[in-house]
Amino acid sequence: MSKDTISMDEQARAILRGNDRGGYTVPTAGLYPYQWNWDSAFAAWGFAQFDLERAWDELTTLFDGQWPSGMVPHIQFHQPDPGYFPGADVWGAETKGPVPSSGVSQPPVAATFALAVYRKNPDQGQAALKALFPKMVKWHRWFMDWRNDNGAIFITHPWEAGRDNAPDWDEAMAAIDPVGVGEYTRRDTSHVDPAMRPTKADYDRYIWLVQRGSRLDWDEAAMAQDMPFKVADPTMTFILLRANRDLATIADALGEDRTEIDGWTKVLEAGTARLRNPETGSYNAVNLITGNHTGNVSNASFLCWYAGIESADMMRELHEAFETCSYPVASHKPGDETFDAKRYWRGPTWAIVNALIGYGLAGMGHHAEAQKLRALTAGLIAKYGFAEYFDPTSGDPAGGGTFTWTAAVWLAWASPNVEGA
Ligand code: 9WN
Repeated sequence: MSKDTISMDEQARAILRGNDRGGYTVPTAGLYPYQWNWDSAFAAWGFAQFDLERAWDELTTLFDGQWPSGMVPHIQFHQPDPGYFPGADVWGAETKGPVPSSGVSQPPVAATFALAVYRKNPDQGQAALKALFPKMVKWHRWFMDWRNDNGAIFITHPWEAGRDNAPDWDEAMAAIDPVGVGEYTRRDTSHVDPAMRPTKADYDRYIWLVQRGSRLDWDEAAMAQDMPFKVADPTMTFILLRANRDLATIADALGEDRTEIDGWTKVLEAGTARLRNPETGSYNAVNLITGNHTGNVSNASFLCWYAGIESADMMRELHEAFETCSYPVASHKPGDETFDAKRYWRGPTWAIVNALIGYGLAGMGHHAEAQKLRALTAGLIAKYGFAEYFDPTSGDPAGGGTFTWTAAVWLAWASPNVEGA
């Protein structure tokens, strides 16, 4: 164990402690001053490496914000903060759930990390897991009821996928005319170089979609009547499939019935085939309004193994990524005309997605590839710090710094001190 390694672990723990706001963790101070859904689940995974009680608190707080419909919002606005736009007032969902929140969800990694946290100490985690179980079931049922198109899980807003400006949404976004969106002031570009963030054209459409949801009082049935944006997403489909498998394992551990959950798993296993591009064999997003495969290979395309789906075509893509990219896996395939090495989800490498890909590869027995990706990601973080994301060609850190989920995946997966990752 080298001294440097110890100090990286210490830095990561200090980042989690520093971003702790009492029961929930912000992704990074300033740029993201609230509780984000999948960030919080990653934070729990990180905390579980040194403070199990704090890990359970994180997950409990996340589900305390669940709406009566079962939806767990992507942002919970615990404390007003003028440094972020759009805030609770723009979402107009203040009374929909127990905590002022956004009106869309995010990739459901929580059940998978709840299981990982539980496995650290089942006796200690039993009560917390038992309390969370019905809430997680209700959330997954909400996805199956409102985001399911024959087993392909779709998003209704780019923020729902957590890959905000990925080229996967370009066709669907271009079809939206953000008429009447009005004037607004972005806050993100005062924290981070605008070249690393989505464009104004993107933001106009993000806000237009929020205004529409607010007008319809975030009523899923009303919103489903005429959807302006509906894209089947590998992030959501693969992550929910994996989450259902883990939720069924949790049901077994608690002596609960898993029949309904197993039914969802079957539906999603069939649904993943719809994301497979018949020409290339890769997994792509599909615009459900036009029926078009986007043709894009994103980092979410590589989540097939995480979902328990084998793919020789994606393995070929992974080997190509190892050969052609200094710091894989790029969020959008380098060389593609829409690739942009620094702009958020249009090229940069995200340590959290690498962790999910690596976790999936190892689980499916692809140990050499899993270790390679883990070592590359560890080298990236060790050299360039706990950044939000990284330029996949140079490794340069981008976006926010002292980032919760990058620190969490260091502690739980990338650090050389993690055993059996
Ligand atoms: C909008 C917090 C979140 C992540 C998302 C990431 C980014 C928000 C934003 O930050 O999105 O939800 O304002 O840019 O894209 O995945 O959860 O880290």
